[in-house]
Amino acid sequence: MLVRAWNSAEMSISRFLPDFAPIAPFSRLSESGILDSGSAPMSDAAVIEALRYMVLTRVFDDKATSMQRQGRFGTFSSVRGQEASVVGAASALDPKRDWIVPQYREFPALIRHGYPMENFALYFMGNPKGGIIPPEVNMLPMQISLAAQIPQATGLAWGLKMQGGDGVVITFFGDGASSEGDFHESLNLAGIVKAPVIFFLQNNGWAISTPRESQTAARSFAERAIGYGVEGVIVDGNDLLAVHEVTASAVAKARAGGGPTLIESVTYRTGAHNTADDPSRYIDQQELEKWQQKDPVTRIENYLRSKGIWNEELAKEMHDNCAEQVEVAMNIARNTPLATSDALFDHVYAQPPQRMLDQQVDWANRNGGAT
Ligand SMILES: Cc1ncc(C[n+]2csc(CCOP(=O)(O)OP(=O)(O)O)c2C)c(N)n1
Repeated sequence: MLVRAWNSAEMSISRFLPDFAPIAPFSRLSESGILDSGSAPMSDAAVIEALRYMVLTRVFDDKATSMQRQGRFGTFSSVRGQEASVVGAASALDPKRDWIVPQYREFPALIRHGYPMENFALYFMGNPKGGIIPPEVNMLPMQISLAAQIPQATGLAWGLKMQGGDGVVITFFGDGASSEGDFHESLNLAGIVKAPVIFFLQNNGWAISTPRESQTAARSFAERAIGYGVEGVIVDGNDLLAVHEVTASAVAKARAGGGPTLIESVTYRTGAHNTADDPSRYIDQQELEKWQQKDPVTRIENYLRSKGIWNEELAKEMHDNCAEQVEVAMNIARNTPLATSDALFDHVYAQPPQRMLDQQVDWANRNGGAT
């Protein structure tokens, strides 16, 4: 069975044996990219498309990091090491009817869903125009306040269900965010109302410098779902095919009225938490190297190579194409005028009250008419 159902026997074992054995995450590809004996859950074309988003992410991350070092980009969190986790989950969604309720480390999922890349860049350049989500794009704004997006995802999913549609909501968050009360309250409510929501927990080993072991004494994050009557799944987050498969299964279940799933995607943040962080001060080099050898991009490339449909020429072509796309988006963002202080008043109300309009005039007068 793809999505693992935790049964009552396991629950009772967990009550009496706190030192029970670790659970191997669900996976389809070996670390060298060889598929197990089952049939592939994605077509070759879908895998190549997903790989393109993974490469795009890597190119964007490198560009944004170097621009941040030059003072042309704000503090920003890269996806490095987690590309298969984010893209695998996103590839199971239908942008026309499904919603993403993001944290801040899901660049490729948002781009695939239709959020313009230049808006993403503008957001991290501190330009409020970046926060504008085109009306046809089914996503909520990025959330920096940890776990605050999780109850919103539950509410949105419950609302979609009440409206009688078949849309599904996925919300992303980290192992650190799962220690917030919002996570627990959301799972509880989603379980009760059978909201069509997928809680996609990226266990990347770290919450800035706090290791996963300091986050919970539980064997896994996924089995916390049991207490809320929700299904929990553990998947190898560096295996694109496996992440896609469990997420697609959770999406199908939610669409059919089966309610929420908590997916723990076990991966590793091989970059810094963000551009203000120096992980060399707390990450063990050997552990990092171990995870670098499980690189998700290399792994899926090796899979395609084993099928005879990938080579260096195609890889270069894809990289160059992505670099061009990133360059275009960054140029649009760079050439977008900076916001003036008057922007403080924009997008606060659909119909601004007189009190705020008065304040706006007062503000302009104090600034000699200039904003
Ligand atoms: C409510 C809240 N507390 C603290 C922070 C500061 N903070 C920002 S990111 C972060 C760690 C998050 O780790 P995790 O949830 O595992 O996600 P990751 O960044 O690893 O993807 C912390 C503590 C915050 N943004 N919001």
